[in-house]
Amino acid sequence: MKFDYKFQKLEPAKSFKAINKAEMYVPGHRTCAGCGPALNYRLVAKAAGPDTIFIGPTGCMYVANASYLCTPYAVSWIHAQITNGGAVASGIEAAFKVLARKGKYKGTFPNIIVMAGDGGTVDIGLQAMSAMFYRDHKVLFICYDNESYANTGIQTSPTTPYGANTTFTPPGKEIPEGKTLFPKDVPQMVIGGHPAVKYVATTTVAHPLDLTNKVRKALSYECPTFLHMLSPCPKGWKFDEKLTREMAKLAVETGMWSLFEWENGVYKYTNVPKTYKPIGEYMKNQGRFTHLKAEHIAKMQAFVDGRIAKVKADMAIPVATPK
Ligand SMILES: Cc1ncc(C[n+]2csc(CCOP(=O)(O)OP(=O)(O)O)c2C)c(N)n1
Ligand code: SF4
Ligand SMILES: [Mg+2]
Repeated sequence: MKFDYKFQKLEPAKSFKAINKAEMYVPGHRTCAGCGPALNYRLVAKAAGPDTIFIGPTGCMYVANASYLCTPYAVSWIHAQITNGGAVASGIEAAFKVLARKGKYKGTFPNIIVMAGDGGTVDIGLQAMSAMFYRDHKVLFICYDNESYANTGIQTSPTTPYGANTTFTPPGKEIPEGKTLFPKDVPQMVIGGHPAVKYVATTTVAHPLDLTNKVRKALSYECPTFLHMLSPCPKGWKFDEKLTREMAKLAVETGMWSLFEWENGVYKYTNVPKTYKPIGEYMKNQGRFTHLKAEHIAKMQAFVDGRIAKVKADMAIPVATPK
């Protein structure tokens, strides 16, 4: 007989008023003004609620949030190495399962969430995350994607866009566009390589109710799940700090980012623009792109056109009822 671990089922919220009123990520941290990842954390923590354990690999959300034993986390939170968020989460999940089976823990199974930066997800933290998915741990792994190794001074990561000026990809005479490589496709990497994962979704900090309900749905699955969240970083992207939400909104309106759920093999897209804005609209307010010439922006547009073509192709696949 299947053991009852008392997993939580989090109902979808119709509005913010309908979800937990209490803040689980409170004021008193040292992130930059307008920090997308800080807002991201606040929204995720609120959506998950009080019975939650966060695993925080090294990054801005550890260093700027947890100095001198002072943190904004009103729920349990543990620091992991930037390399091993997936491994630490696996151990916590396995320990709760063993304690429950031995009758030594009788409470509700906590939400176990890794909140990792892009470096801690798709680069230096990749093997631990992948192994966690492979072993079928009931953990939600979230990548808050600010598109750089921000904490150490804005170095390029595998999600930094083509053309971005970072401290490791400065534009110059030899390489005028700065970054020459195109980013990894993070959700596809998770979907393609991990049969135990049944739910993957994307969202941004500019879509808070969408984010809330994706977190709640992911946490209600009894298997590993993955969420990829766009979290604009005013310092690294070099934009006015009041434009954080606007940047994430523009990413969706230009096709640089899309909002979707992948559930048991079926894609569902939302907020798909009828007409996409040109990618220059997104890039023009970001100092990391101001060195680019027309030919580089055209190259970026061609890349984004490829992303839009994939959205259209996925949407054209007839939708079967998820099993
Ligand atoms: C093994 C190891 N290598 C390098 C570092 C230095 N380091 C600390 S935070 C950080 C950046 C993390 O980037 P990301 O995961 O994207 O999070 P962000 O800082 O952008 O929030 C790096 C490289 C480290 N802590 N451990
Ligand atoms: S560098 Fe970026 S991610 Fe880090 S605290 Fe500042 S705004 Fe947030
Ligand atoms: Mg980062």
